[in-house]
Amino acid sequence: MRSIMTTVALFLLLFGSAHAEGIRVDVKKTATCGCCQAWVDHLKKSGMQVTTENMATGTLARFKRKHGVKPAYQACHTGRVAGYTIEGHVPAKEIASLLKQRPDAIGLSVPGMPMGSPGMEYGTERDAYDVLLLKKDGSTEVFASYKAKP
Ligand SMILES: [Cu+2]
Repeated sequence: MRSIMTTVALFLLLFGSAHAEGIRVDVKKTATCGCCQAWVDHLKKSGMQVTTENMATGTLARFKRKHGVKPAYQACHTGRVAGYTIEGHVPAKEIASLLKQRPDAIGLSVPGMPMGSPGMEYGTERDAYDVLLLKKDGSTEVFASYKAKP
């Protein structure tokens, strides 16, 4: 019985992450950014295909500006997926739902580097944080909210 349950759980796990298969994310980061790499690993674990390129800080800053990320919404790394910009520690699940919804927008951002966001793990603790939808008119909307965990 137990092995059947395990098989079912495994199947659900594989099937559940199937939507992330085929999603290709191109990530720009600096060479020494450990949390950027941890976020890349989080995306890969969800089934996404990730390419990375290391840039000098100034080049990365220009890349962010070029792809619509204002200073207030910047974090460490910047990803590009299907024409959208993904700034900072955005959960893979939110990238998948962005691609499902396909809003007319610049992309998603988790400004700063909230503790407990993917790639910023610190035990099981988590600060409350929002995933913002960056809109083309310069405004933002809350795309998803994550509650604090003690
Ligand atoms: Cu970071």
